[in-house]
Amino acid sequence: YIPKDSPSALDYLMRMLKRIDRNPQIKVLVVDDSHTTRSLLRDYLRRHLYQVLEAVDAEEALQILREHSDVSLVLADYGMPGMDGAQMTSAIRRLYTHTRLAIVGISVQQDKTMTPRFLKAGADDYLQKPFTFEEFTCRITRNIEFVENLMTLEHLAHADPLTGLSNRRHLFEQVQKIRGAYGIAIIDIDHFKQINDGFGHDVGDVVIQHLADRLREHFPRAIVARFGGEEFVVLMKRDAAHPLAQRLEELRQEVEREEVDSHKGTVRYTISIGMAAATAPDIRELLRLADERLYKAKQNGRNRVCA
Ligand code: GH3
Ligand code: MG
Ligand code: MG
Ligand code: MG
Repeated sequence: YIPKDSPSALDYLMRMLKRIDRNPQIKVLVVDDSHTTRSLLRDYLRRHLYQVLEAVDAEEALQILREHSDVSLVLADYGMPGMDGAQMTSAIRRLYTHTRLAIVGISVQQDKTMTPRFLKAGADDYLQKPFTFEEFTCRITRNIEFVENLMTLEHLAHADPLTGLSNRRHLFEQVQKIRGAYGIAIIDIDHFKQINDGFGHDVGDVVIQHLADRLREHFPRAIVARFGGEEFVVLMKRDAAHPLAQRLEELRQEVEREEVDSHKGTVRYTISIGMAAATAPDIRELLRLADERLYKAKQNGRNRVCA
């Protein structure tokens, strides 16, 4: 389907093709108590390659959002039994930011207060019925693109490009959210300059990626960040069954055993680790302590955990 008499029909088609290529399953949640409206929007959206979820009221909508973490857009009818569309919008916004999903309010009411009501509640846009499908398409496309752009920006701001791990900025952001007892470790590759000098900088990068992958495997539920060049930080809530010190020792041993393949031959490397744990979360103090112990691990001969 290409909107007729649209000056940018080709443009539109290109965008559709790009979308199929990238993600054929952008999820849209239609919330409307009217069966007729739901099926009309559903059929139209499906023709435009969206995956459509449906809810008859706010309660069901919130349930669906809990179950589907990747809904990009919510279409919110105003008049519904229970919460109205604007109240539902507020409820959704308490849980999901504009970076996570867009909300577009829809209503038949010829009421001038409807637009600000939706927008103040946290909607990104508003459509008044009756609308043409062309307007509908333009608005949902634009709002979905907006969410996607925000997600891209957020990803670029948080991720380290070489390893895909959190960067330093994201680590400190995440730290604010941690509550209760936790442990922190700084992991540094031993004599990394020799790897760079002996094998080249590109092989050094492969070694950094190798360690990043091991960290991801060993600490799937922890915050793992690349703190600097060949220095990483693991931040983990206390786990009595499998304490951080023991996990770090397992990591150290695995790295010592492994061989990394590169175009310049096999590389072996070791890591030194400084660790600190606390009940009162003062992250900077804890980092300082972990760093002190890393220094000690280096002085005591490297390839060891100092806790
Ligand atoms: P030590 O055992 O005392 O840690 O010795 P080291 O050689 O590892 O010392 P240091 O930590 O000072 O060296 C870090 C080196 O890492 C210096 C820098 O050139 C290199 N480096 C920093 N970032 C990158 C990167 O992204 N890629 C590569 N290949 N090298 C990097
Ligand atoms: Mg209704
Ligand atoms: Mg080093
Ligand atoms: Mg270092």
